[in-house]
Formats: sequence, structure tokens, C-alpha cells
Amino acid sequence: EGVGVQEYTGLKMKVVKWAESAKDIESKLPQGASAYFIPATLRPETMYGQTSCFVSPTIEYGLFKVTDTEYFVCSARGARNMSYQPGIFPKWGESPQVASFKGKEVIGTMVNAPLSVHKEVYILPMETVKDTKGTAVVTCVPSDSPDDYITSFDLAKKAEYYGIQKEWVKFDDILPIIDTPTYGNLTAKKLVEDLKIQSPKDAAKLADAKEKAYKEGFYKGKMVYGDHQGKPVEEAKSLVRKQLIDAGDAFAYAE
Ligand code: A2H
Repeated sequence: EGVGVQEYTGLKMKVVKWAESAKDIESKLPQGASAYFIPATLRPETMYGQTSCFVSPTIEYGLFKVTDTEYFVCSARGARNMSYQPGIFPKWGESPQVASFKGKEVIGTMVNAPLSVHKEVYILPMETVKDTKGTAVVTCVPSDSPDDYITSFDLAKKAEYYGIQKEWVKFDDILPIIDTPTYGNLTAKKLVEDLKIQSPKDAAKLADAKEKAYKEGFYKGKMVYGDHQGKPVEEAKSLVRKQLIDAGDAFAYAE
């Protein structure tokens, strides 16, 4: 990775209903407390189009106590980084862990998606999630992220193989959020098709698509959905971020 600081937005996706396979984790949560999956995103302005949230089936996650009533689900690495930043965990350097589990145990959990047209979305598997950045939780926006688009495509096509229900993917329901001069209003779909990306494992092509999508979206994109419709992405990004933070649905997170 580069030397610069990444300004992520940590999104709070509240658990609505745990998967059957996550009952042990749920039992560690005190009465009256809520758990949140915490994806780290660089594109807060796209949150209107969240369709699911990804974890790696094989990465180790934890349930971390933030306050008496709030617990976070993320990687230990993510929790440690967050605990050393002001305003996230109340105590500097402290992120008490109450449960430890593999991502695959929480697949099928239903969470709330702040700002999204889909109020409730499912935790789904993404094999390319890395444990070396962010929180190892990635919210899925298939309109604007080529990785999210191709992973959703693959999950919908092979739902049974992945042990999920096809409806959980919401692949037929992709919302245009940003219009760009070069790729139209579903940038990720267009790039995946143009570059003939076949699978989430086409790493080189996906890196190319990601770069193209990011540049075009950020510098030339215009919002076509939400509270900042008509505004350039460059302007809307910080406005949507602030809106999420002010509502208590997100926080600033750098690494
Ligand atoms: B982005 P950078 Cl719409 N492993 O959020 C793999 N990918 C991860 C990750 C991890 N541990 N942690 C975060 N990410 C993803 C939205 C989005 C993102 C859109 C378009 C592009 C995009 C919705 N997913 O990222 O390596 C997260 O997905 C492409 C740059 O730190 C996060 O932002 O630059 C982004 O990668 C962070 O990637």
C-alpha cells in the first residue's frame, strides 16, 4: 500500500437477526445490547446502493465491546486500529473481545444498511477480502464497485454452492447512484462487461477496473440519487459522510 493515510468511513450496520450458525456469538451479547458489523469504505456517497455486506469465510473475526450497549463485529486488527483513534472506543487502546469466530459462521445474518434503499441486507461471503486492511468487513455496492459487482454476480449464479439463498444477493435490484460520462450510471457493471471480467479471481483485470471506476466516479461522477442529486461526487462525498456521522450511523476512521 502507499504511504498516504486512507480516510475511511466506518459504517455501523446493526444486526437485525443473527444466522442460525451464529447463535453462540449472539449468546455472548448481553441483554439489551446491540451488535454492529463495521465495514470500512472509501465511498460513503454510494451507501444508497448497498445490497449486502461481505466477510471472508476464512478470516477470524471478533465481537468487541465498545460500550455497555454497543458491540462491534470486525477483525482484531481493525478493532486494534480503531481503539487507538479518538472518539470510537471510549478507552484509548482498549477493545475488549467477547467472542471469536470465522466469517463463515455469520453468513446469512441480517443487518441494517444505513441510507440504503434496501433497509435490511444479508452478510455474504467474499473470498477476496483481505485481513491486512480496514476491518475485513466490506459493504457491497454493485453499481460502483467492480469487485462487489462480480462477487454478487458469482454468488447469485452459484448460490447453492455458497450455501446461501439467491434472494439474499439482491443482484436483480441494482440502483444507479452516480452517472459518469464514460461508463453511464452503472459504472461497475459496464467495466466488468467491457473488460470481460469473468470471476472475482480475475485480480489483474479487477485492479484495472477498480482504478478506472474510482477515478471516473470521483472526478467526473454526478449524483443521480439521494439527498445530493445533481451534485458532483467530489462535493457529495463529504456531505453524505457528514450526514451518516451526524445521524450516529458512521464514524471517521483512518489508517
Ligand atoms: B469500498 P483501499 Cl462503491 N479487503 O467501499 C478488500 N477490500 C476492502 C477491504 C478489505 N479488507 N476493506 C475495504 N475494502 C474495499 C465501497 C466502494 C469501495 C465502492 C467502489 C470502490 C471501492 C463499497 N464497497 O473501493 O485498498 C472497500 O470498498 C475501491 C477503492 O484501502 C473500500 O471502499 O484503497 C476499499 O476497498 C478500500 O480499498
